[in-house]
Amino acid sequence: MSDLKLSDKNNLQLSKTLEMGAEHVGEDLARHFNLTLGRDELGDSHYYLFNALALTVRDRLVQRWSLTRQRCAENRCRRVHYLSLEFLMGRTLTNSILNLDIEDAVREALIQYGCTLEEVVEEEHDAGLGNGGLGRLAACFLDSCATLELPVTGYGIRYEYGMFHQKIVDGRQVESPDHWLRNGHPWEIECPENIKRVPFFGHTEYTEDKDGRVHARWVDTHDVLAVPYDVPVPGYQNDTVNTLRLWKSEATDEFDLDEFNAGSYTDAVAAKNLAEQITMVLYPNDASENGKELRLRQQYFLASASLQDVIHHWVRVEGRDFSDFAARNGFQLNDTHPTIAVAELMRLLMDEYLLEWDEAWQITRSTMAYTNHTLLPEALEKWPVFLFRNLLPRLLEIIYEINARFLAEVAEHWPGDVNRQMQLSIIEEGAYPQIRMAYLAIVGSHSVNGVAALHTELLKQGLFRDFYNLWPEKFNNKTNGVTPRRWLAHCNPGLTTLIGKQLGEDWVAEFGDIHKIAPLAQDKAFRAAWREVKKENKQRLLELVKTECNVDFDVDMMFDVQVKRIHEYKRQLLNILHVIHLYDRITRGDTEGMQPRCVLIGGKAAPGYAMAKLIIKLINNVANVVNRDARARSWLRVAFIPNYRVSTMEVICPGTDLSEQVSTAGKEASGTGNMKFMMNGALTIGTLDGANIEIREAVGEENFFLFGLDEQQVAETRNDYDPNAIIAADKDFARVMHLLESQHFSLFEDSLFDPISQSIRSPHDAWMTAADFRSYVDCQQRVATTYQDAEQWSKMSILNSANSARFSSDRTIQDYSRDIWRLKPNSEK
Ligand code: 26Q
Repeated sequence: MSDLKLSDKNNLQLSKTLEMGAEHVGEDLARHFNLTLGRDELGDSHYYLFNALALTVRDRLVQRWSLTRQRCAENRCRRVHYLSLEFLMGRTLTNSILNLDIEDAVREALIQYGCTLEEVVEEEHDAGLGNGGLGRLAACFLDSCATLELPVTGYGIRYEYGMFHQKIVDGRQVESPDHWLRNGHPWEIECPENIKRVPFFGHTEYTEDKDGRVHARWVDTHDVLAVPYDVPVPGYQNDTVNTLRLWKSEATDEFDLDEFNAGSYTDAVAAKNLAEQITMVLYPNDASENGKELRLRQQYFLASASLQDVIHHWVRVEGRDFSDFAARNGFQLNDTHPTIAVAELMRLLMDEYLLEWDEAWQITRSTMAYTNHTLLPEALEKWPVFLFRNLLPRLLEIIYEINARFLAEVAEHWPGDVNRQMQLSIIEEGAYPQIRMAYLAIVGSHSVNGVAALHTELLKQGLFRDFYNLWPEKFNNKTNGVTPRRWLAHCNPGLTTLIGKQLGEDWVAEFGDIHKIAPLAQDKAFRAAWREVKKENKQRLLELVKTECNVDFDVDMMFDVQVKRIHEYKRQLLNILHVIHLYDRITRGDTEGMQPRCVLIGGKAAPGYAMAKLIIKLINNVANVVNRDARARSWLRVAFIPNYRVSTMEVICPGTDLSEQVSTAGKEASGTGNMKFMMNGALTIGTLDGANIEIREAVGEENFFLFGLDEQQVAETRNDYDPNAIIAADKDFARVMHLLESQHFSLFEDSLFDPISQSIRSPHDAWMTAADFRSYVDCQQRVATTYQDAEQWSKMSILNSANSARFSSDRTIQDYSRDIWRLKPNSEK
């Protein structure tokens, strides 16, 4: 740890560096417990102890935070602002302790309270400010940016309610609100001095200045306050602490004049609720939520507050000269969700800072960059024009102007091709005109990236083909990654220690070194030690499954796991069909060559997604039948883990033998769970989809269980797809369908699963589950046979971890930084 330095002017920092030893940590812990929180006994829970420890740790982060800010200000460095509607941070305590390297001191300090770090950690509620992959990716990226000392700030929303809590009642998902802030969030610091005003409604007025220039003014707006809450983001053992700035909406203290004049004082006060609603709840990833006005308010609220924040900072430091702005700032759009930022930046530069269109457009285009996360055309965001006309009238004008100028470019590139103009227009015309946000993002950015090699290729050849023809240089791939700090060092201490014994302590910082354990796959003693660690991790997972699902797993069986959002394209259904097939074999006495396994499935279904919810019900009903059948006990156990989230994945991925990545080829943009499992030594059974392809390439095809149609075959087969013929020709499959359709899993719930069997049998089944059944079942048998050779399995397991360096988000961020952001580490001048 280098010495902390103080700068001289206007510096109100503590002159003393907080010590990291057990004695000082212990003193601070006691001080926060007794004085800050006013407690003198432990009580029933460790809640106050958790908070006191969080504050003790936070103090040490805050000190480095301030130094990081100073260093960046002195360097006048180029910065990037990562705009995302989601940051799925999970818990912060252990991650901070790991990154500050104070675990031993903390453990020792806790002794006086008679409890362990593990107990205290459990008091922290996950920060569930995201749906799944996209939100967790943003969190992993922040970790990597801080670790690589890159000046990147996350901008997001401080939702009062995060991702809903899932309970399973009678086999069905029941949602309840996740009021994660109820007991406060010890990591955040409110910054009222940086409040912004975000306008809504109103209309545009035009005025001419004395030089005859016309200026637009957005007037009669109803403003909402954006209050920033900053969360520290520490790098791994490097003194850098970056910022995640989350905005909360609040009403202004001005009363609505109309209401007030009408004499309705109480109505005017009550109307304040509307403003505070904006940041109330995270939207689930749900087609039925598309087009909701409140969601658009959230998007604009985030975009406007964040851009104002960056611009105000610029003007404070550099004045109103924007000529260098684009060279020193970048914005990364996490999917189309914050894309209204393209139009908002134009508005701020033109209306507030009086730049001409061309100069503002030049700045906008060279600062914005867009990441796409989906190939499903139905998932591309569109907003009805009428919503904009009412809520964001000035932004609609700007979008129309962007579109007009863009279509002129299209006309030049494809002269006379009116059809092309219609296809590429940012405005989808018709009775119900809509704004295509992905098109606005592409037109308004200098970079468009997909999140895995296949995904980017499919964007270029499919969804965005014409844009690719127009601007091939904009398109690039950035394969996703996950942070090896949380997803290996923190969640798998056993493996971390084992690897550390071979490579030395530094391997976590130099994660690329993990490939050096590859030769140890040939070392019998190392394999035995590797298995021992896996067994301990399985024991920990088994205990979780017992508490959460009341199902008994057995460490000596294979742990076969699929955890992710429940969606048809991810094909949890294929997994459960295989479970039914195994059950059928067991009841027929056909267990030759079978490998005993425990199948674990988990994930949330969007509340309005009926089919996904029915799949959860089917999994639970199958689990019930299987787990109650004495014949199956030694062969098969099935559990559905409720309320799957970041902190449960931290227990699940280290204890997994087999990782299920079975999406229909061409549908999963990347996947990131696949990478977490791989790092922790699980083997993958998967299709040629998303990052699976690159995982297989990295680990070698002999160490990956591949099955199913590839993307091209899926496309070709679709035209004459006949699932009923496939089922009829396959005895095993026919028996599985018979069990499903004869109500074997819905005895007192007749016909419950008809929509599922119908979808499997439909020639229009977009996910083509039947097409891959046979190949999947055969592949699972190869998995079983391989697992029975423990030495062989261990070799393959070691090679999976050894080859996972490519899937560290450090590599991903280095790619973004080099190709899109062009950033230098904060430590370099
Ligand atoms: C849309 C409309 C209204 C409300 C919410 C939404 C919404 C919210 C979240 C739409 C999509 C999301 C999240 C998508 C997501 O998580 N995509 C995943 O991103 C990962 C990171 O790139 C990829 O690895 C996954 O393949 C991709 O599915």
